[in-house]
Amino acid sequence: MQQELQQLWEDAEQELAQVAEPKALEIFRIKYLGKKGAVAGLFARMGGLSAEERPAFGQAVNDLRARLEEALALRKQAVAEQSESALPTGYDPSLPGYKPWFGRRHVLSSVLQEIVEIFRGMGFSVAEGPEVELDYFNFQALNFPDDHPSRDLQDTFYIEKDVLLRTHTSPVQIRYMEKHPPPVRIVVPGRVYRNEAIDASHAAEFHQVEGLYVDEGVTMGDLTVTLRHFAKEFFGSGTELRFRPHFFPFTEPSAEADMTCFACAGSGCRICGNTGWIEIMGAGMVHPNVFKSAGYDPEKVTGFAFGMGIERIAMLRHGIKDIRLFLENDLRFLSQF
Ligand code: 2U9
Repeated sequence: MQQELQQLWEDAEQELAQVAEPKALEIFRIKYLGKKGAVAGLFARMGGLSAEERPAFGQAVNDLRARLEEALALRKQAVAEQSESALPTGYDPSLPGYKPWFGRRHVLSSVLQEIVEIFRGMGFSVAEGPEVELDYFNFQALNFPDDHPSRDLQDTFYIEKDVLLRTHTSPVQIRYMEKHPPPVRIVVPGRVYRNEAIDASHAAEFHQVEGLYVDEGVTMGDLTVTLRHFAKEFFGSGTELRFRPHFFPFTEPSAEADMTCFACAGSGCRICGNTGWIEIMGAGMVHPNVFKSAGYDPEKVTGFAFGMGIERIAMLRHGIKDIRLFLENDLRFLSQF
């Protein structure tokens, strides 16, 4: 008899260890402790025992019931704790997940890349150089006279007497020509610095792409055909260019290039100030003095150069009204491009 009770306890204990949810706990309770359960069945057998056997048997079944009740209570607690930690309150597994956030190229980088790709298609390669420059490469070698107004503290950031933040990317072309014999066909993108009063169209740091093409027999005709091809590729095939005479120390002759207004196609509107034309870049034939500084013979080679501000081009392309937006890194602005 004792053995039977022991066996029942062991079976129950094993079964209870497998129970992991409230429903199964209730099934266990009914099976062992319910009105028609195993314990009730044992009590029912008391009537068939002798008067001497009865007290000991009754005591044993009572003990068994107490142990089962205690084990069941402990298991109930464990199951409750487990389900609480697995399902934190307020967790809804059916909600959609967070969308991963993707970065993107800065609008200036993509405009710059597009410009460079068009010139690459015409056989130009990319050259770069330092932003901290010597006065020699930034001014002297480019035929700026010693008293040129660009050299003023008001216009140039100086680090020391002859060391400055480059005001254009042109020093890179001098450095390049010093190292490479002609022919040269390069575009030079980069950041430049000018000591400007800042407003919606002036920043103290901005970006340029300049270009240089040097060989025997390069002409103004090569300049115009190259820049016209660029304008049509970048702004659309209907775009025309006109060249107005201008002055730069490093080119002679020099010109500024205007394109037909993309908003009114030349008839005149607010964007082009009723002229039908929008200024987009400067250009010219490289000055003989500049070739001499770089070690090229101006009797043997000629070349054209051009320069454009990337912010200005990006503002025209995207209708951006304030140059300061490019540096503020406000995602509400940047994520539109
Ligand atoms: C060498 C020789 C000539 C580069 C040139 C321009 C014309 C020009 C401006 C455009 C708008 C600067 O960003 S901006 O303010 N640039 O108009 N730049 S020709 O001429 C060179 C460069 C290097 C050795």
